Amino acid sequence: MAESEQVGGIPANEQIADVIVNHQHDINLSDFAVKRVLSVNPQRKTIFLEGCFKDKEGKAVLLLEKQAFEEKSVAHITANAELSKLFVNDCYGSYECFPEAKLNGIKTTLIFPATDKHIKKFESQPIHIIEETKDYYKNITLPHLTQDQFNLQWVYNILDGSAEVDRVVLEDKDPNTGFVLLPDLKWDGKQTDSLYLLAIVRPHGILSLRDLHNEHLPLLINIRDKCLAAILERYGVPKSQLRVFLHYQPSFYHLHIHFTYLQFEAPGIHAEKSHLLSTVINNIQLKPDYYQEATLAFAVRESDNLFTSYENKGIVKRCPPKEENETQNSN
Ligand code: M7G
Repeated sequence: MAESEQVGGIPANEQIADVIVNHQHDINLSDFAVKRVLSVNPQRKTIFLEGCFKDKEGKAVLLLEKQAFEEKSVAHITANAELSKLFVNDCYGSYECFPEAKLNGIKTTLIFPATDKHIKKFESQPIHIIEETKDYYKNITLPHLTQDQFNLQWVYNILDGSAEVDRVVLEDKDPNTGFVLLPDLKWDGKQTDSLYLLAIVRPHGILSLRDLHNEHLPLLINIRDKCLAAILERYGVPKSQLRVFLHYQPSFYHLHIHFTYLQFEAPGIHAEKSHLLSTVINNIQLKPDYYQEATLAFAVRESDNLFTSYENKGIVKRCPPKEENETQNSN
């Protein structure tokens, strides 16, 4: 079912209103009951949980991420810390440190009510690469998108100024070449070491990279030039230290461009998912319909219905269940 349609018989707009009401007034994390761990990433120091709230209908997804140290507050750690010794060997000591001072909190994202598609997005899963030809796009990916995609209400709220208004860094109201630039949900908007901004285009109906052609060049160039200038002015980060890219496939099919600090290994920057804006512009300048003609590779999780659409056509095969794998390996 398309998430942009209805869930539980409630029109999408009303569901969103309900989410906002819940988020603003009602949410207390101590009422959150963990149902299962969706995934853990020790390197990123994240844990993603599925759960629910006491006395509330609906599933919830809770994303917890330990934050980077802030240089300015590091003195608080040493000032009143209790050290618990793990081991000492010669001049090398290993300890766990329990600082008394209140340090930076845990970055917490809550999706409530969460759909099954949200839960699948954060679940640890085998991933596959699909080489999407223009015919696969037309016959498999596009029909899938019209059936099953995330609700875009949060995008429309930003564009019409009804959400995250105080976070907007730059706005261009031109209906064809305009955009809104603001911090991504994943960024606290403060530490430039993890800078992550999004430029969301004003025109509706450009689903993704696949739709881009020469008529969109003024839009892409306008975003590139104005956003790079705004980021330099606001955060002091020059364009040579920014990674400016689009995702393919994105999670949300309303065109948007990611701006991250180059030295920050943001999620989704790998070769199978990200396309530098400079390359995209250049490809279209060389061949106006490049993205309609090209074979584009993308990564997809087995739990994603898009994977199933490709699997049903015999283009990709699911991994055997773990036990089978282990048996095969031990043979
Ligand atoms: P994407 O390329 O569609 O997919 O990026 P990805 O999630 O696989 O990267 C969408 C981007 O929008 C992501 O970087 C999200 O963190 C960000 N994002 C998602 N939501 C629901 C919001 C939101 O409500 N506000 C803001 N500011 N960013 C969001």
